[in-house]
Amino acid sequence: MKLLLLLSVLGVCWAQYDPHYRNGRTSIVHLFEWRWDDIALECERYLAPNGYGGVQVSPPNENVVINSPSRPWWERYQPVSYKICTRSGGEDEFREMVKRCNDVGVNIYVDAVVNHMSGSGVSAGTSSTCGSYFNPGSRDFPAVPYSAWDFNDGKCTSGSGGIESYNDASQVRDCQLSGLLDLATGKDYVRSTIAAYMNNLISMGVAGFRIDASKHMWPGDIKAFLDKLNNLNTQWFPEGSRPFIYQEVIDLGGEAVQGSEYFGNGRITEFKYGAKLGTVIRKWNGEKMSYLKNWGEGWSFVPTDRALVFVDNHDNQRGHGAGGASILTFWDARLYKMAVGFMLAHPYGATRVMSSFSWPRYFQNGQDVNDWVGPPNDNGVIKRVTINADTTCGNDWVCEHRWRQIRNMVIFRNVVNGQDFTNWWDNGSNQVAFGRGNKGFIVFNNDDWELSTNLQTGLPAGTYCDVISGDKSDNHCTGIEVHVGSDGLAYFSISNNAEDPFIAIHVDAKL
Ligand code: 5J7
Ligand code: CA
Repeated sequence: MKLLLLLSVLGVCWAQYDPHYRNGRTSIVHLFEWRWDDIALECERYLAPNGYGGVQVSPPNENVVINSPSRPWWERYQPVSYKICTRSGGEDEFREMVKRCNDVGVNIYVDAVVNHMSGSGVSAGTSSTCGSYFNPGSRDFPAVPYSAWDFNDGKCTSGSGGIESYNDASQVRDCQLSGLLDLATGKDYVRSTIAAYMNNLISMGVAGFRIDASKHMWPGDIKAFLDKLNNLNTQWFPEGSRPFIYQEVIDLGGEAVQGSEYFGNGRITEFKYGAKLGTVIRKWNGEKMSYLKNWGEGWSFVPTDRALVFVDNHDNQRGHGAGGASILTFWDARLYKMAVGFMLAHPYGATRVMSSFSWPRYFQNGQDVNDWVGPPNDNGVIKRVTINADTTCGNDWVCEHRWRQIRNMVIFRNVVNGQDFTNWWDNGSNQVAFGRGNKGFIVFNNDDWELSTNLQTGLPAGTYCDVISGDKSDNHCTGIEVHVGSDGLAYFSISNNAEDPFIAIHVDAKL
């Protein structure tokens, strides 16, 4: 009995739902399109010192080179082989990155594109990031190898061979997504080949995977290749640790496929989270921040231990895809910082912070005609992430994860980890506040008038530094100071014109 209890506790702790963070860390950052050598540097010089738990990296396997348009970001979602060989670097650089990040306690999660290979619209040849030959027309990918038997052409029942209706689950799983050749994940050979690719990455030390386009694979097929995965590398992780799994399922409701079908395999991406939070913080459709009192499952999101949450991702930050125009991004910096701050303060879900590159956004008829533009590059070679004297990034890398407000909220989440959601307050409109036990407290003013009130913080008496307007430095605050009395009450004043109309305090930033 005791042994069973112990085993089940260990099972919960070490299973595929657990990110395996080290040193009390609690968030992932997606370093979208970064080079492996830059990620290794970032782990050592910034992510570890500032408490980031892990990095989601762009797909590391060989992909098609698209020259028209010129090297779009989405070419990396068109695999040619499972060789570790992309614009981010080769296998040596990838291994070096995983080692250096692991050595400072930062996990690496790989974006696994295994639903499909490159598309039928691409011609045969060697226009690929490692020069491997492939022929989409004849379904030939000799560098894997895959051949015609390994694709779903015979299984798809739509007239065109593509997904024509999202109301038909079989079409969604067995037909082509945007003309991409659909792998026969029902076949053992395909499952074993996918698992071998993932096991190669596990042996190098990666901690888990984002499973791209999971909605387009049968949950049982995903389970079949996940069951073939090895435990994590014991050089860095406890014996028996299963790879962390989060499946990209875009389920905003109203389609044949539901996210809950995938719970047995791991977490899923909760796309309602960013879509709804954007609507609330933009105050669209009469939504108010006071409605966030029951944020999480109360908004019919998936259970907290099955959710991977984010304000925006690499796809929906471009104004199309799930969530559409409500999604907040770095382009709306003031509202974006509030949204990310709210996410990181709130206990719901496993949190992922987006780190983007900028692009020449240009709207025509409400659509960004440059939504395809790839990362900063010189003749196709991805530019390095340079670091300015003020710690921001150069070369068009936005580095939201280095913005003081976001970085300090990542630390806030680590400090309040495991504490209850407490002391909610709202004014019935867009001024809200809540605490996390006796460790941290946050106040937002998204109304068009000043906030000025005494609130119960739940914190020990003392002087705290607001980590949004500044930092604690030596034994003083570079921004606002908040004084908590012996009764836990503190006075807050936030102008609606403040640069950032929110204040956050926690016990590690107390004088
Ligand atoms: C899948 C969904 O289930 C969904 O709900 C959604 O909003 C998007 C997708 C989707 O996923 C992809 C995953 C990949 O690994 C590779 C891909 O190319 C896609 C993909 O194309 C894709 O859908 C695009 O965006 C949807 C909003 C449109 O309805 C689709 O038709 C498709 O749009 C196509 O995008 C354009 O029609 C085509 O002209 C264009 O060349 C092509 C460019 O590729 C992308 O935009 C890639 C998007 C992508 C989305 C992801 O969520 C992701 O994880 C990776 C890539
Ligand atoms: Ca499929």
